[in-house]
Amino acid sequence: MLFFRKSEVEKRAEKGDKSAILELLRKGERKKAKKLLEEHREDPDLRKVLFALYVEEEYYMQAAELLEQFGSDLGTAETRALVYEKSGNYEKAVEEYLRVGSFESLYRAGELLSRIGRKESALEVFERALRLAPPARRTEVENRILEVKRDLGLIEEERESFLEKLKKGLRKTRESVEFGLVFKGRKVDEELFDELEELLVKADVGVKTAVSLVEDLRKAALRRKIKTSEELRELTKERVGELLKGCEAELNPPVRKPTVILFLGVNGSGKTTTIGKLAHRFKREGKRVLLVAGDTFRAAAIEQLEVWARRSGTDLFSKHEGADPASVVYEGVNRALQENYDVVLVDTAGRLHTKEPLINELRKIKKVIQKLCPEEPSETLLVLDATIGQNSIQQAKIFKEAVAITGVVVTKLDGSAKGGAIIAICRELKIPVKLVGVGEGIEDLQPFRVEDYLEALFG
Ligand SMILES: Nc1nc2c(ncn2[C@@H]2O[C@H](COP(=O)(O)OP(=O)(O)OP(=O)(O)O)[C@@H](O)[C@H]2O)c(=O)[nH]1
Ligand SMILES: [Mg+2]
Repeated sequence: MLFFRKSEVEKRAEKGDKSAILELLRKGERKKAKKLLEEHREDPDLRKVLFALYVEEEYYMQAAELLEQFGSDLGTAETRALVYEKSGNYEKAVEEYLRVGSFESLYRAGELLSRIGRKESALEVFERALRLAPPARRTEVENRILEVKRDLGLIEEERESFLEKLKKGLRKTRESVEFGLVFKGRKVDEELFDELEELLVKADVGVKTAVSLVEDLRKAALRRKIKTSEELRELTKERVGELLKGCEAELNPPVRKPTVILFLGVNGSGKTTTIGKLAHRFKREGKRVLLVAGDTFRAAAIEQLEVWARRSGTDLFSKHEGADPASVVYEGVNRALQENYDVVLVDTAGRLHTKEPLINELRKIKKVIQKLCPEEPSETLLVLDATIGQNSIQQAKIFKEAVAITGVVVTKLDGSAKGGAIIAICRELKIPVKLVGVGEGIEDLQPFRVEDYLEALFG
């Protein structure tokens, strides 16, 4: 009986009976129903069902074909946009996203326009998206706008030189530590040297360093018969420059694929932000970048990295909060190997109050990287917060115990009155400073250049 009824419906369906076809589908006879729907796609109701079926099964090419053939009354604009995007028809996808008009869809339209090289339109659409952007997404959109403007050559002239940015960054140090007081229109005498020493201490170069530096300056000034404070400034720059010799270095150039860069540092030092900025830089150089969320301690840490992946247009590998960091890193690096990524940036947690576990964890992370890529990580970068000045040296020593550090990143130079701490960091740790952070924006990361630093600090 049951068999009879079923084939009865089937028979009707095969004859093109709409309700029978739909009933087949409802009964779970997907394959048969789909075939019949395809045969009767001329029927507006049936092709709507067919379209929904394609989308559900992610047959985007077929869905797009239906759209091409029958115009745009199928699905919602949002679904049509998705179908066009997935099937690679970006022009049409943009049309539909614009029709939707929400923040997310405008943003998506901007990204697609940018991808197909229609930068002018992308700019216009991103600007519309910015007007609708929720506060948490504004920076991201603004960064997109900046990127497109740069691609269009619209802001070449406004772009600040590295030096200008660093100068702005070190303004706090310069303002609270007025080297101008000793270096401008003064006679070179004992009082002046005392004041200079005091200012150097205030800029957090460290008492020992300040004392020996000024002692050295006294002698050299005498020898060279230096009379004016302007000459003394040049001499100071020269001598501090010598102290910093060997402290400036570029990131090791990537030679293998993937290059793995491991980031360490205490909470809040700026690891995740630095990773985001660096990801952006590599991306602009045309590299494929994977961010790995090895900080699984807090869900927010993973989310933050995700935001930076989105901002920089790079990919993220992450697992759930509380996952074992070393296995996340292992799987992440493995994925990079399988999928031919150029660069892997690994975020880690930095809870200092659990020193022993931290050290063990970092060692383990390094070991799993080397299991997959014996010569990596090419860099192990320690991120230090300039606003805590010399206190960071203590932290650094703990991290040095765990793994060999190849370079230091000094962040927040823009907000610090302790810009002189770099001098102490270089001298005490004997590790080169490779990058400096001068703001929260995606562009606010620079290579460390001693010459620029001296110019920015002493004017
Ligand atoms: N002004 C300024 N702020 C910065 C800079 N780098 C990072 N920050 C800010 O410092 C705060 C902490 O940065 P994160 O990147 O989250 O630090 P983290 O080391 O990843 O911290 P945890 O994930 O908590 O371990 C954020 O509010 C950043 O925006 C910088 O160069 N300048
Ligand atoms: Mg972080």
